[in-house]
Amino acid sequence: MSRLIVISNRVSVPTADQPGTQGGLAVALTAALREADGIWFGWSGETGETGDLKFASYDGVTSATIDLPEQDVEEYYDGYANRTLWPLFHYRLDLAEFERDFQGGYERVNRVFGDVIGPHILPDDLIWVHDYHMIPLGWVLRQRGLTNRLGFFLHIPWPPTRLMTALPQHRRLVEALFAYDVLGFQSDEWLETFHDYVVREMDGSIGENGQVTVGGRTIRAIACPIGIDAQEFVASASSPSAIATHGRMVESSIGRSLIVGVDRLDYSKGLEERFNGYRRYLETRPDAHANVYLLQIAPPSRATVQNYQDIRAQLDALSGRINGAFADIDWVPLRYVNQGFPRDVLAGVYRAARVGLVTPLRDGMNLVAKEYIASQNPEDPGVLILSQFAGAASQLSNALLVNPYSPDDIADAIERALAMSLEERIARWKPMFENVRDQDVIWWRKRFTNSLMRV
Ligand code: GDG
Repeated sequence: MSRLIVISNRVSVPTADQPGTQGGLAVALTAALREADGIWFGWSGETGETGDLKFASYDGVTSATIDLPEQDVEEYYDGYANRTLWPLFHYRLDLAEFERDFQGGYERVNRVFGDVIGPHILPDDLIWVHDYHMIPLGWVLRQRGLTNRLGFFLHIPWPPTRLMTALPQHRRLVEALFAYDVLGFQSDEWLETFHDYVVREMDGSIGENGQVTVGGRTIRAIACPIGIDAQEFVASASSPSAIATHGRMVESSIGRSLIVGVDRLDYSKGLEERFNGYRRYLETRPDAHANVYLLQIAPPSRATVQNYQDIRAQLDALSGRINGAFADIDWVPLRYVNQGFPRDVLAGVYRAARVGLVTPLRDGMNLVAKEYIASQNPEDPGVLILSQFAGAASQLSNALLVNPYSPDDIADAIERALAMSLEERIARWKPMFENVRDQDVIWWRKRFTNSLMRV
């Protein structure tokens, strides 16, 4: 059996003293690597001289990391990854910054990764590179003479061609993808927009079975939606800590229905629009006051980037205004919490919530939607309200799908969710649960690696 080598920007394996506040990638990959005898390479998250790889093992997962000099972090991570590609790929051309230094730093760090990881690769290893931070890495490894099977998975959306072409040297970036043998996207929609770019901008062609050909080189591009560790989530939803949390939530809500949102604090998650939708609900349904409350958990992320400081300040102000306008002496409509919680606590919160409110403006997939579904009590499940612009919407089509830009849509969906009969709740939840259970993280990993092994 070939070893599996995973390479991504960060290697944030959970540890005993750091109960998961990791992003979706970490949550998914830890489970995947534990199954295959893998090594996970990436940046340590520390600044310093690059130096040698540091190897560590925890809970069945081996990791190997390097530090990066401050300038690299600024240009590659804060810069090109988070200030150029992230906003652009999430349709936010207005927030994207195009700096030559960012691109230079990005390419430099990818070369460094190729240099330090290359010597640790065995001829038969399957190499699986993750996400927008590492697009050129496959090309770099090929330059170093590697002939291994190389796969790349994009966790975020692929933008429409006309947005993509606003990126200086966009073609150089996309050409690098052709060093891989297999490309994975979260949904058919992102795969189609990739096809569109290839046809329009590269004079390429799309063949049978996911084949994509440009200038004589043929690779495979597939839709391969990421899943969650569903079994673990189902188990953690009935763990002692989840049950205690559930009790705490029910007690503190005194008969009120809980609506929950859980997101990294990021402008792509549509938090401002969600708060405005909730405000619309409160404005237009005064008789519903004091029967509901919204708990929004939003651990801050990427706090060194100005746009993230801005969105945080806007949300602080908006949540204050909503509570100022609607709170009563014994009721607060919005509990807004900027901190992360252990996963089993989160599972208890999901289970106690009558409504899961997941309304990103754009999202590659969105794992929170799946975690909410996995955590429900089968006899009395809650209702998922989901953005039509999340990759998850195509798999979770029995959710109440909303346009996250429309406060009226969100307000209507909240009303409908709270009034929904038990029968309808079960009928909607069940097929979604089956999807989350069957197309879980192991299914995802196998689908991708099987495709890679066939190369
Ligand atoms: C990227 C793509 C794609 C959040 N708060 C806490 C906490 N979390 C966990 C959630 C979930 C994960 O973080 C977030 O995953 P998402 O998928 O929702 O979003 P991104 O971080 O933007 O992830 C996304 C994903 O990659 C995977 O491919 O789905 O589209 O943007 O698992 O539970 N976990 C804990 N406490 C918290 O307070 N323990």
